[in-house]
Amino acid sequence: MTTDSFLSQLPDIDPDETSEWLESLDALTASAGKTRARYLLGRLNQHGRQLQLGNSEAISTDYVNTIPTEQQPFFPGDENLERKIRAFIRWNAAAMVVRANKKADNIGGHLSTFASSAPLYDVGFNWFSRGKDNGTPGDAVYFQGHAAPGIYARAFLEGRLDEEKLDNFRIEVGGNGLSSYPHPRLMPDFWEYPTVSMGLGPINSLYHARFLKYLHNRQLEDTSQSRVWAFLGDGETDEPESLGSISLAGYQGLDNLTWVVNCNLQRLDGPVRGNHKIIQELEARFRGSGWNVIKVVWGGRWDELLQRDVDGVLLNKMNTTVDGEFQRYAVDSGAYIREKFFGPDPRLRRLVEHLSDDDLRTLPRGGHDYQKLFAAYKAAVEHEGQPTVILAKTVKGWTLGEGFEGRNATHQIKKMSKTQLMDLRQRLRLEDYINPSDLEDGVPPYIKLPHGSVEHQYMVQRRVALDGPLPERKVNIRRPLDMPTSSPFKAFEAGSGTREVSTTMVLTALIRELMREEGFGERVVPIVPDEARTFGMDSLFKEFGIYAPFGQKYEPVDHELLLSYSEDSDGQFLEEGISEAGGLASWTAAATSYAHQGVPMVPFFVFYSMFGFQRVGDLIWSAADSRARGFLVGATAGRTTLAGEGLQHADGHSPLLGSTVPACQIYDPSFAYELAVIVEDGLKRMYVDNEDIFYYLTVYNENFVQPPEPAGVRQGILDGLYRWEKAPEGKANQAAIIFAGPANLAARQAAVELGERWDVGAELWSAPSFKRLREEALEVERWNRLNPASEPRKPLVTSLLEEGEGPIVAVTDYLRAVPEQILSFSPRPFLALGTDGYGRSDTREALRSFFETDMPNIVVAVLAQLANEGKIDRSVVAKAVEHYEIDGDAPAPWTH
Ligand SMILES: Cc1ncc(C[n+]2csc(CCOP(=O)(O)OP(=O)(O)O)c2C)c(N)n1
Ligand SMILES: [Mg+2]
Repeated sequence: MTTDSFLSQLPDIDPDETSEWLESLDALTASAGKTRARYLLGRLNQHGRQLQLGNSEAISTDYVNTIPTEQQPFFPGDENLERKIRAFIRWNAAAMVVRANKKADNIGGHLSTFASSAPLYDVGFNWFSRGKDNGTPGDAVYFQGHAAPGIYARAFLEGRLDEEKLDNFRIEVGGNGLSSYPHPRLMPDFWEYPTVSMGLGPINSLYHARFLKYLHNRQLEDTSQSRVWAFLGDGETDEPESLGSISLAGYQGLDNLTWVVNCNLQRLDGPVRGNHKIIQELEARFRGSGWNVIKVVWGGRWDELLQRDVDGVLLNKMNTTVDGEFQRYAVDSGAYIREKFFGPDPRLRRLVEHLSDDDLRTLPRGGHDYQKLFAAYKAAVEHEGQPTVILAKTVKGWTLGEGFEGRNATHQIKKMSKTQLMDLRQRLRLEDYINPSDLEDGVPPYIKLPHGSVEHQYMVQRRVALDGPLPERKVNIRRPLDMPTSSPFKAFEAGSGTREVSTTMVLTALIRELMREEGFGERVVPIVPDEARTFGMDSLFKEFGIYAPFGQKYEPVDHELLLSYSEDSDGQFLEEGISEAGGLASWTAAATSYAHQGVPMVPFFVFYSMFGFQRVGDLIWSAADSRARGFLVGATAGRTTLAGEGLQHADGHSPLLGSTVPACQIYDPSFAYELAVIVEDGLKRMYVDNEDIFYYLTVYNENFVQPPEPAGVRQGILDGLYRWEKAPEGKANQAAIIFAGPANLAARQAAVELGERWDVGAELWSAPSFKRLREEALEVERWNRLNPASEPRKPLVTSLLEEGEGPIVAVTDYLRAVPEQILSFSPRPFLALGTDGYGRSDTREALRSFFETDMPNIVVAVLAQLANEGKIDRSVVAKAVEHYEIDGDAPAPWTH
C-alpha cells in the first residue's frame, strides 16, 4: 500500500498528536532548512523500517553511494598489487585488439568497454566468483560480450592462453583462434554463456538463477553454493529482454543472483540517457521489482567532500546534474569542472578550494574505486531474500587517454597510435615493463608474467582460493541420467484405434508417461508460457505440481476439481506466464544444466508455434551457441490447422526459420508413432551419445485416428522420409505424394481420389524432416564435388525417390520452401504445395482450399505434372480444375 492510500484509509485517532509532529517538522524546516528536515524524515523512515512498521522504502535515493563509507568493510587483499596486475591486464587487452587489427585489417574488437569495467571484473575474479576445481559446479558468470578482450588478457597472464592464441583474436578459421565474444560453440572449453546479443545475457542469467533454485527446491541437487553473476552494459538495459523479467527475480527471491551494470553512461552512438540519469532510473525500476540495489557512484576521494557538505549543496548538484553533463566532465578540464559543476554556487566552490584542477579532473567514479566495489560485492553476496543489482558508475574508455575516455565514438575505436600507446603506458605506470622502442612498429608487446613472480603467484593463489579458473567450461556429469526402462514409447505404436486424437494430445500423453517413469521422470521439465490449457497440458498441474518457490498460499478457486491449479515449492511444471522469452531462457537453463551443474535435465518447452522462432529466435540461436539439449515444441502449429486464430497466430514458416539453426533437429511428424520414435531417438542422441543438439517438433490440434506404426519405418522416420503406403496397382499412370504434419489427411484422400477417378496410382510418403534430408544431401553433394576421383555417392533422398515412378507432389502446412529443401535432389519432377501468404481465420476446409493444399488441389497438381511430362493430355487437367470448381483466375494467396 502506498503511503497516500494508507493515510486516506485509516482514521486519525489522535489529531492533536498528529499536529504536534507536523508542527515540529514545520519549526525544524524553518530553523534548520529543508536539507536537515529531509535528513530527519529519512532517519525516521529508516528507523521505522528497523522497527518493522511496514513503511515502504523509497524507490529512488540520492545520487550517492548506497553503502556509506563508515560501513565499508576491511579490504583483505593487497590493493597495490592488484592494481598493478590490473594494469597488466588492461595493457594486454588493448595490445591484443591493436595487434589483431594490425594483422587483419578491420577485424574489429573493443577497447573502451573493458577499459571502463576492468575493476568490476577484477573484484569478482579476485574475491568472489567461484570456479569448479573442488568438484562443485562453482559460480556461473555471464561476461559482457564485448568485454571479452579483458577476459582473454587475464587468462593469458594466468598462463591459460598463449601468445599465439591472443594473436589470433577474431582469427578463428585456422582452428587456433579466440572468438570475438563468448561463444561456447566455438570455444567449448572456455566460454560457458553466450552474451553478446544485447539483453540475452541478462535474461538467461536470471532464469539460470531461478533454475538453480528449482533444482534445489525439488531436491534434485544442492545448488546453494552456486551464484549467478551477470555483467551488463547500461545501454544494454534498453533491450526489453534485459529488464522484462526482473520482477520474477524479485518475487521469487533469487538471492543467488547478482547483476553488475557497468554504468559508463554511454552506449555505441552516444549517451544512454543524456538528459536524464540512467542510474536513478535503473535504481527505481529494480527497487520497484523487489531487488536489493547498491549504487556505487563516487570514488573514495569524494567522501571527504560529501562529509563537508553540511548544506546539501553538493548532494543537490549531484542529484540534478544530467548524464550528458557528467559525460562532459569526463572529457573536459579541471577548470571546466570547477566552473560548471562547482562554480555556480559559492558554497560548492568553497568546498573544492583546496583541490587543484588536476585533482578535480581525476576525482574518480565509484566503478573505478576498488574498495567501494569490494564493499558492494560483499554486501551483494551476503544479502538474503532478494537478488542484488550493483549500479557502478564508470567512464567509458577509462585510462585509454584523451581520444577515448568519454568520447561518443569511443565504442568503436580499435586502433591506437604510438603516442596513444605511450600515453597508456604512462597512465598505467608501465614504464618498467614496456620499452618505447617496442612500440615503434605499432605492434605493442604483451606483458608476460613469469611463473613464480609475485604477481603471477598472487593471481593464481586468489583463483586457487576460489576453486579454480574462470571462465572454464567443463562438462562433468555428476548425476547421470538413466534412460526410461519401462518402454513408455511402446504405447504409441498401436495407433489410436477408433479414437480421434491430435498430435498435441499425443505429446502431452508422451510427456506424462515420461514424467511417470521411475528414476527418469523427475528430470523432465515441462515449460509453458501460459498456454497449458490450450495444449491440454493443464492435466499435468495437479499430478506434478506447478513450481512456486514459497508454495501455494491460497486455496485455488478450482480446488474441488480433479485437475486444480496446484502450486508447490517442489512443483515440477514451470508455468512461465506470458513470456516466450522467459520460457526460452528457462528452457536454456534446463537444457544446459548437464554442463553447468552436471545434472542433465530433459526440458520440453511447449509454445504457440508462431511465437517461437519468430518471436524469440535470437534466444534460440544463443541456446544453440550454449550447446543446449532438449525439446522445443511448436504447438497449435500450421497455417491452416489452427483454424480460427488468423494472421498473427497461423504459423506457416517456423520449420523454415528453425532450419537456419545448425544444431536444431526439426521434425514435423504426422502421426503419434512418429512423434514417439523421434523423441525416443532424441533422448538417446542427446543424453546417451552426448550430441550437442536440440529438437524442434511441431504438433497440431487436429483430431484424427492415429494409424498404427507400419513395420520397418523407424529409420525412415529419423532419416526424414519413408514410404507410407504403396500405390494401388494396375493404374494407367504413377505418381507420388509426400506429406508432413496434418497434410497427411488431404494427401491420403488425394491418393484415393487419383486412383478412383483419374486412373493414377499414387504412392504416399511421409516426410517428418525435410531439413534432415537436405542436410544429408548437401553433405553428399559436397563430398562429390571435392572428391572427383572417387565414385560419386547418392543422397539418401535421391535413392529413396528413385524407387518409384512418375511426378512427385509434396504438401505440408507450411510454405512451399519447406519441402522445396529437397527440390534439387529429386530424381523425378517435383512440385511443392504450401501455405505461402498471410494466415487468416476460417475453417480448416476453407483455408486449405484458399492455400491450395486440399485434396482437389493435390489431385490437380499431380495431373498437371503428368501433363507436363506428356503422360496425359492437358484437357484432363482442365477437366479436374472444373470438376473441383477451382478458380484458376483467383489471385495467388501470397499476393494479398
Ligand atoms: C541485440 C544487439 N543489438 C545491437 C548490438 C550492437 N552493440 C554492441 S555493443 C553496443 C553498445 C553497448 O552499450 P552498453 O550496453 O552501454 O555497453 P558498454 O560498452 O557501454 O559497456 C551495441 C549497440 C548488439 N551487440 N546486440
Ligand atoms: Mg554503456
